[in-house]
Amino acid sequence: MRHFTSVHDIGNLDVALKEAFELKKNVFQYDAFGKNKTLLAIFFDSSLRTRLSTQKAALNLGMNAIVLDVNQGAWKLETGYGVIMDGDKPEHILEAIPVMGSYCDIIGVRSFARFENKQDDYEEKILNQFIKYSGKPVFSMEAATRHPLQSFADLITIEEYRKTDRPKIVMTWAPHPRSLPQAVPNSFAEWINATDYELVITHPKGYELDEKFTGKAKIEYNQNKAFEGADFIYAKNWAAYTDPNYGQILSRDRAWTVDSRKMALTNNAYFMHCLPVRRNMIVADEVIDSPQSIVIPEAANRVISAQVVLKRLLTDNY
Ligand code: AN0
Ligand code: CP
Repeated sequence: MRHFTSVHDIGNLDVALKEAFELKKNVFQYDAFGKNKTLLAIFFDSSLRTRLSTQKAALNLGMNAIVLDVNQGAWKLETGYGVIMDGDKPEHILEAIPVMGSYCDIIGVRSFARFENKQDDYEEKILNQFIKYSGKPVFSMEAATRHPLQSFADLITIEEYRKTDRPKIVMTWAPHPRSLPQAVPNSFAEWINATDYELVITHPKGYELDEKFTGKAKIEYNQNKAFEGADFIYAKNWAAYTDPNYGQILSRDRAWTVDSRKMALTNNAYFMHCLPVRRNMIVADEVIDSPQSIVIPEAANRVISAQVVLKRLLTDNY
């Protein structure tokens, strides 16, 4: 694996999952693997889980880890080509990226959709510049359109908790006061579609995602109907994808909040969310505090997904 930006880079999913469970038995079994190798984790956007789990994964492999918050202490970076740089940004990403590449062996990048230009977001302009100009293996720590380390951890978690061969997984939109990217839902759909599990996506009209990611999933606009018989409820907010509403909030309807009345429609489903989650907007306290909530083990699996990915990047590049 040269880079890791989507499910397409991971190869056979069963093999990757086996590797994850093998690693989970003893996370230190490859602690000499990353000796003298340095991870650089670059954040253009905030993070708790990705920041910590990715560093922990690197340390478990014996790597060194350095972290840069671009917006706190680094020079503000210009990303446009041909711009006359007479504004507030003293450095161009075209110099910054190869410089950063020269200080490390593997680069992780977090750069969310900006919602300024749909094409720039969906072409993954920032992530692809790192791939093009850093000279180093690059992995996504949530880019504009996908969050593959999250989805991989989500799938590991589903494997650990599923009680049937072909669980019904329901991804539901839920309300949020701010415009959030489509990366998490896009990526989750893409990974679940790579399995043979049943995927139903439910959201208010107008919140349709790019079909490139939702693929064969069933779209059900009636949330109650979608929840019937579900084995997993995966909640997430996202802003509108379709034109002319790209990046906008079309609904704040708290009737979509996942509460115990809705969970009662399911097959005693587990509740999942990538976190951070806004309680009583996305999910009612009674659900996230219930024994069916697996958000903490889901977050814990972020170390495992990151460690599989870092190990593969080290194996195939060095
Ligand atoms: C981000 C998002 O929705 O993409 C990160 C989730 C992992 N969430 C927020 O900004 C609240
Ligand atoms: N789930 C996730 O990626 O969380 P952070 O934004 O805190 O990294």
